[in-house]
Amino acid sequence: MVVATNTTSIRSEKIRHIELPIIDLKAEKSEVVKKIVKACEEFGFFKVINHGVPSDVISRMEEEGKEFFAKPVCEKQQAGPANPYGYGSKNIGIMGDQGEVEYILLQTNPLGISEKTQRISTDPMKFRYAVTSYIEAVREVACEILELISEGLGVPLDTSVLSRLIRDVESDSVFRLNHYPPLKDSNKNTSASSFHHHENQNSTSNCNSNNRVIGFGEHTDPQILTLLTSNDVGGLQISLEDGVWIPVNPQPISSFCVFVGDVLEAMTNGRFPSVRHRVIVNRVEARMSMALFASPPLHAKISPIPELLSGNNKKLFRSFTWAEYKKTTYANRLGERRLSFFMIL
Ligand code: GA4
Repeated sequence: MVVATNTTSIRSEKIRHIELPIIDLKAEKSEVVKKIVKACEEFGFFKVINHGVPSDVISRMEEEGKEFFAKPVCEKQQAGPANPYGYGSKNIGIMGDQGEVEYILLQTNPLGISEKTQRISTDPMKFRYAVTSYIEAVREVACEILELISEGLGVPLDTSVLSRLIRDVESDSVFRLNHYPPLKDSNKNTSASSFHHHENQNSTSNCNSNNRVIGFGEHTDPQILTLLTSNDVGGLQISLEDGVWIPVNPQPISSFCVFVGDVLEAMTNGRFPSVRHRVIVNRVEARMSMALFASPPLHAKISPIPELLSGNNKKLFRSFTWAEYKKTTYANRLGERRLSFFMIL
């Protein structure tokens, strides 16, 4: 059966299995730098291991997520709607995008976290502790990667050119917990208390041409860098060319997937393309992922790193503030190539 909705178009798709780069952050530095640059140029994506985020920090956050998503829908809705922060289910953004996903979106500043926690957890202090320690540790990894990137790009005198944007107290970074209930739930009595507690009745409406159920539709992340970890249930795919999808397996467990975002594409003057990705729903098991979207402060001006504009390299995108870019992001559909609005013709 082929189902078309206004959120998906019919076109043929191919799945290609490729070994994606896995980078050991504790390996010899110059090798790590080379590998990261290569991965960012070729894929806009890689995985990191030996990242230094303590496993208990990850598992504590995972437990909080599981506990929340296992609650009855009406309780979860107390933490919503996501406008854009808070609990959301199926609706993504405000332009009509939908997916078979429920989520919590939080701003990472202390105010953003404490504002919502009261309605997310019966033990807000515990929840807040899990979130803040997770964000702090993962932000540190993001900074380390950005500093290695700066070195690899030939900006050795100012290796914090990227990382200082996200270390800034006013950084607009966002934390997201995603829960993709399995398809079999559509036939199950959802009143049973389980981690899979979700009403997945309408799942065929979010199908693509190959009748896969779309959890989160294809898009690039607007920010600088995204670090994502998941449980051992797959579904994430990246795309380097239209209609060809590369599955990303969730192993090694507790590794982080790193995605180049639109702002990094602009700052590298197109050298590191932001990577299109999506999530397909698993038929039997629930996927849960946790993502930190590392962003600049709203007022930060985004321009290519000057060192990357030498010689014949013409500036590809006009400069913009993150506030301006974020506004464009929310005014357009999920799958929009929003960076093209900023292209210098
Ligand atoms: C994609 C990346 C992040 O999850 C996110 C998403 C945001 C949202 O869910 O509120 C957006 C989406 C994301 C890009 C286009 C707009 C905004 C939903 C949407 C349709 C939090 C982000 O920053 O951009």
